[in-house]
Amino acid sequence: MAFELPQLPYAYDALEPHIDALTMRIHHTKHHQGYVNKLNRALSEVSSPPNVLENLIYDIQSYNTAVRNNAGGHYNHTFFWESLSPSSNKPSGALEEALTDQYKRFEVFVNNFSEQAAALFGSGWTWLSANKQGHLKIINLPNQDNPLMFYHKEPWVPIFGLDLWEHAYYLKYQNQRDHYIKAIWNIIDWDVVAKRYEEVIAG
Ligand code: MN3
Repeated sequence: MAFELPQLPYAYDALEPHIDALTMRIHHTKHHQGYVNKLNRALSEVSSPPNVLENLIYDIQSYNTAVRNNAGGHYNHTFFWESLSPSSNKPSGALEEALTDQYKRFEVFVNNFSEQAAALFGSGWTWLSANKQGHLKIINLPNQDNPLMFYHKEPWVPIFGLDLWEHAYYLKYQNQRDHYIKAIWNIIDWDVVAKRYEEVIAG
């Protein structure tokens, strides 16, 4: 068995002007493909590795750094592509209620998430996560780590993640990472995020 690069659910230029087509193409065909290739290589040295990516992420503590970085890279990018859409919308249902409960107004949540993303040092991701009780938490993690990797200690499940590696934005935004963080709010598929939230609270 080998992991494969998934197709994007939209064209490379679909997220223009917020994320440019060249960034999307390189990010998908070079960076994401690179994680997939290196993951397959790293797993070829592991006896009977799981063939479900999510199981690998949950049990990541059992594997070496090459598996951790590249399984994280494959999982996180697949998750990221699925979270974006050229026709953005607003949070709905139980997720909207939870956001209102914890942050009062959507704009307050956006500011909190953006501030935390701006504060991330080096390469990593900012995650919106939920637990079974329905609480939300914004978590910064370095490299290609993901809240699921720490689930056994702290049961937070990611429902949205923002890639803050320079390769995600540098061609268009250069040093202005804050502009990229601002642009992302125009292309989040909140239907996908709300569905993930409902799955977490359903257990
Ligand atoms: Mn990336």
